[in-house]
Amino acid sequence: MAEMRFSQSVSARLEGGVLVVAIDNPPVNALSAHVRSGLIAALDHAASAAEIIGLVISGAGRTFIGGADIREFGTPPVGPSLPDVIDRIEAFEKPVICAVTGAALGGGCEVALACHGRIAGETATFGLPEVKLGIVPGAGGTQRLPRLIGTIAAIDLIGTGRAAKADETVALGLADAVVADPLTAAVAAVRDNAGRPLRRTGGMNVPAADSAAIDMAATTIIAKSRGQSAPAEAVRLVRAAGSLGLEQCLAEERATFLRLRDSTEAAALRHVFFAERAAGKVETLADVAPRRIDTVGVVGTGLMGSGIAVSALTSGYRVIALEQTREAAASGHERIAGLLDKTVQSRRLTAEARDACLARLETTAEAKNLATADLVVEAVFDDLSVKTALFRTLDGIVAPDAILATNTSYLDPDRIAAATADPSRVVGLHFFSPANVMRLVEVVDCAKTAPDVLASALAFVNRLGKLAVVCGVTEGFIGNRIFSAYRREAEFMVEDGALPHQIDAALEAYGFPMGIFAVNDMAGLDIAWARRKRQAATRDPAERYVEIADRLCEAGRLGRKTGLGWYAYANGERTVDPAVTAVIDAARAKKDIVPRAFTAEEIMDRLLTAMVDEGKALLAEGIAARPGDIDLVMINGYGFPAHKGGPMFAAQ
Ligand code: 3H9
Repeated sequence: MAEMRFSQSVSARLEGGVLVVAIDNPPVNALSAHVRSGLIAALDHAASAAEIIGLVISGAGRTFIGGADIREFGTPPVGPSLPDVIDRIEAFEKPVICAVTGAALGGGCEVALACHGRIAGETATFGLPEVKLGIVPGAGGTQRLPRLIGTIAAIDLIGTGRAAKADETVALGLADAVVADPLTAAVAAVRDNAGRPLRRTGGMNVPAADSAAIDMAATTIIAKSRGQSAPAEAVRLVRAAGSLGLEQCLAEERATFLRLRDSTEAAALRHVFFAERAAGKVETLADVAPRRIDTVGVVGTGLMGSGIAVSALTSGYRVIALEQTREAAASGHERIAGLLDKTVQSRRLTAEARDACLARLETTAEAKNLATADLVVEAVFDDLSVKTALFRTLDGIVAPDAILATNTSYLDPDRIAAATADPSRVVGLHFFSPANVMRLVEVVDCAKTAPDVLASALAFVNRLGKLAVVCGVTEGFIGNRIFSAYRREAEFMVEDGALPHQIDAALEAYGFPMGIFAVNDMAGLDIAWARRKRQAATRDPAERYVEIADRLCEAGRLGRKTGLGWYAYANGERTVDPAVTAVIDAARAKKDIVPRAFTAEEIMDRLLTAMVDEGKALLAEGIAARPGDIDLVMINGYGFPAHKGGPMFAAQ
């Protein structure tokens, strides 16, 4: 049967009276204007052709429908609107069944919800991730989903924005079945339903649920949303579905969607979405093939090394972890196994998958056992002589095309590379702790890193499911350089009259999970203290230097681990300590500074300016390629609130 074309992206073929519609709008079948008009044209055709008994809606490629076309947000609307398409599907007089292969997200999930049946393939996932973009579903998702799966499950899915796999959606009542061949099953479902009363989701009642349980689900979501407004709005709309009529609720949903879509919060989260997709792309690597990596060596199994090992294991790599002694190797093995167990307990890994990970793990005290590693990541003590000695040793052990990566935070990776016979195989992989949890990795393109080594490092980080941001060599890379800049500014303000808890309160009110002084206490004050002592001899005496942190360290206040730092931690709880205030007062007096008051607004302005100025310097020096890369580092490594878009975005 010849193909029928309804628009540039929507075509169909007739299969025994069933119009099998395919949406083909690469890369993710987003619901662009021509997809919407194509669907309407297909429905029009099916309505008028007597031989057609119903429709199947499917997506070509790996995705069913990735949602509304985010690139259309902010441009003048072009009809037909998605709600119109969806209303038409639900009200259609002949059965419309969707065959879902891959992701049905956002508007794609809403199309599915409006169909009279949903057949999932094994790769299908369903989700309404709109809150992650600062919006709520705008085409009926908040109203139809609770009708199918109940208010509590809908609050969870819509409020978190998480995607559910095929099996879970069947258990929830979202999808009707999971099958190997959803297209064939959907065609059969159209035949089964033809001529029968159709199940229209909008006409169903929301199943009754315990109001205390609904309250609890709502509270959980709102507590996690840290100042972002979309999750609370989404919860409000889902709850209304149980009490008010469909039409009124759809109108309210649409109005909320349009209001949020035009908000700064949504613009910020869209910026983050596109920045993430741009981050791993390096123009000069477009035609460069990465080297093959199957076996990953990890040197050091402390907190960082074991986290990296777990991340590599759960991503399918074989891992050889090296320690200095057999005892240390044995406890490294225990640490890694312990982290894997925790992942099983939190249900992010099955027990079988953990066993498979352990079968791929070797821990050893023999450096020569790293001979088969395709990539070795070192996570040893951050000391130049330790790292250069290690790289010299590794140089003589691994294959000539194996890649050597350093996880240094502050050392110059070019100097580490220079210790090897072939610096072109050295790259920086700056993981954040805990490495099995934190998404960000700064991939450091060293002076001599070969293009295919950089490409391999990016491919490796991608396979770990992490976010790679490429940066050049500079002390502290992108993140720690900006962190140092705004810490300096925070300390200036403390010297000038603000107290640490006021600065932390301003940051936390802005959306940071924790203020900078509390973060420093958590990380420990001693590493930065050691660095300041190293730098003391070369520091410009004319440069403003705040001694308060040094005084705290000298008094043994090294942060949480000593129970005292910028704060006191009696019973583990952060409290303002008059002893710290006294140290601050003394430092001010020594410089004849008369303290003045700071507003939260001024504090945030100055901290943001410090971040942005340092960010601009990183761009000017070519260390960071794009402002968006800087934003991603700050959001994913330093707690900058995503819904503010990162410092560079916020400054616009
Ligand atoms: C919505 O639906 C609102 C409705 O409720 C109401 C409307 C009235 N639009 O991620 P990838 C691009 S809001 C435009 O690397 P993957 C992306 O930029 C939407 N473009 O692929 C990239 O472009 P490039 C709710 C999009 O295979 C390319 O596709 N939906 C969209 O790893 C590949 O992306 C979502 O939030 C889009 N919707 O993952 C889903 N999506 O190559 C967002 C992607 O130029 N999307 N692009 O850099 C995703 O989660 C993933 O893309 C997906 C595929 C899982 C689909």
